[in-house]
Amino acid sequence: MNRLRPFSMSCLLFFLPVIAAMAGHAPAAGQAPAAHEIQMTARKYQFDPSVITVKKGEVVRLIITALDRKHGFQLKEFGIDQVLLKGEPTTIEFTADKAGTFEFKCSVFCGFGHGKMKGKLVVEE
Ligand SMILES: [Cu+2]
Repeated sequence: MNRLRPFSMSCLLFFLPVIAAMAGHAPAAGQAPAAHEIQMTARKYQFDPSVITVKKGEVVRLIITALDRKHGFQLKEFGIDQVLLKGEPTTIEFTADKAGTFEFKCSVFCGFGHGKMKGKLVVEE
């Protein structure tokens, strides 16, 4: 029985990093960290989800589709102001390099509720 032990130990040591990498806890050296991808929709007069939460330091990839007409996505603190064409998923990527709560809003006039078309980005420390 004892003779099996060294084998299973080395086996475990070999597979641990593989398992950890698969679970996303230990990206292999030199590999870019995966972006935190969030799918969103925009329509009169809301973003869904309207609150998005990420971790500080994460690369955030928003994929936003305007469902009913042209809208915009403005997130001033991160220098983002992007037009969202109807029916076309638009990818916006940025690094959440500061913690806090930041407002984003529609930047293309879309009707009487345009001024209320807002949401929040929460960047956790
Ligand atoms: Cu609007």
